[in-house]
Amino acid sequence: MSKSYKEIAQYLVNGEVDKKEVKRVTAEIKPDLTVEEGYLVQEEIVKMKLAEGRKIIGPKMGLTSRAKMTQMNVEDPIYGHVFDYMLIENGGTLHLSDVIHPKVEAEFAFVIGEDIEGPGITGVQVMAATDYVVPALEIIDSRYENFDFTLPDVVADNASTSRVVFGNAIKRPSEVDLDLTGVGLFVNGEMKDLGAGAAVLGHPANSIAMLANMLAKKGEKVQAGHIILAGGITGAVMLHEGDHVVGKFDGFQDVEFKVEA
Ligand code: OOG
Ligand code: MG
Repeated sequence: MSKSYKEIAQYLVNGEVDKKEVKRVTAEIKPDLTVEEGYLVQEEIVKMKLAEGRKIIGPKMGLTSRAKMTQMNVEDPIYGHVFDYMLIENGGTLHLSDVIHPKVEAEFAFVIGEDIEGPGITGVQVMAATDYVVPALEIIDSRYENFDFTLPDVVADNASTSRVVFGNAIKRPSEVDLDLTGVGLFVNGEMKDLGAGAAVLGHPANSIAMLANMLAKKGEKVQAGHIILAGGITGAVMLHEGDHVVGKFDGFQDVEFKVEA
């Protein structure tokens, strides 16, 4: 018998909570899962977390840069949700015992000041509705074996969302050209990848605009007070015990964390 969206959501949350990889949903459980159904599974995960008392920090965009699309072999941007229990303070520690097989990527986040309701939203409108931009390191941790998934699978799995480290340095959108801002991802002093904000759909604000337009199809909007990751600028880098990860964002203070057992 085929599983309900709620049962598939539970299967994925079990993977997260037990820190055990699971087979991708389209391998056996539901080979014909569509992207739309993937979002229905993700909505069930969101409901479960909210029922546990978790709070939403904001949605997040993923697969918004060529580097990420090529690395994951998936062509379309997606969104997921970041919750309060996923936050690690800048300079803090990621414990490997809390996750499965984490990777890190460097991103910009937007602190939204006013609701943004699509359709037809542009990056310029997003900048006007944004209070601050913040550099961030996102730790993704696909619940699937080897990060091996199709687009509907990764949507169902809340876009691999696991942990986030936000930088302390914030800027007003008018103070910075995010597209021209250079970003380097360093592990133990070695540069693993580099890029600039423009890698994300020409400008990271375009990613938030795309989110507003995607949400509009469901009668939802980008909400004031949410902090929204625009998607990895660099490719994602596998993490190991003892790693010291530093994100360098031109003109901002560094964002960093350590990886321990
Ligand atoms: C999906 C999550 C992608 C991003 O910034 O592109 C993402 C994955 O790569 O596992 O968060
Ligand atoms: Mg990301």
